[in-house]
Amino acid sequence: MSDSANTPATPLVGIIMGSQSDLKVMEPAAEILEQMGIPFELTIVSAHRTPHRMVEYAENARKKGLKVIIAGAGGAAHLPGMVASLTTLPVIGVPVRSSNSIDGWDSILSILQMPGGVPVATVALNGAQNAGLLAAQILATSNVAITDRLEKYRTSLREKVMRSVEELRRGDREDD
Ligand code: RP5
Repeated sequence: MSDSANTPATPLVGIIMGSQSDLKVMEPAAEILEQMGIPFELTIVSAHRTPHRMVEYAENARKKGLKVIIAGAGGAAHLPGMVASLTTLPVIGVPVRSSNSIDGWDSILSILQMPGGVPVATVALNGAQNAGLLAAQILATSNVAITDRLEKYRTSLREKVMRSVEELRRGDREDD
């Protein structure tokens, strides 16, 4: 076996979050990327507590091979927008309902209301699963294998709903 067979693949997606306390909310993004066979890295980068690390991460992201960044933060959630201002890679923002968030709206609006010229694709509050899927869909525009996995994923969603439809239909019959 050659050495390259043992070399971990270069991450294509960077998942970053403002605090360790965001991890539980952000994990579904990692799970989706795993499911889609997409190599990723996951780390903590705080816009307020480690601003220089944030600048370094964003400025090096493209050079090290990342294609998409998923950034989650809560409260005064500046991480996604600031990272987006430092790179032209697509940035997907995940508003986190954190301990310092009033009701989630602070995180949502901090990430959503970007000025013209510096977009962040904002998903729902705690919507890391969709962030992972959106990253996969971006990569799928130039990758047939990921497209196939996304198609299968959609099929599984459809089948799940249809199973529920069938269960309900049977239940209705039993009540008759
Ligand atoms: C934000 O503050 C983080 O993204 C996190 O959601 C929130 C609370 O952080 P901790 O005080 O739990 O570290 O910057």
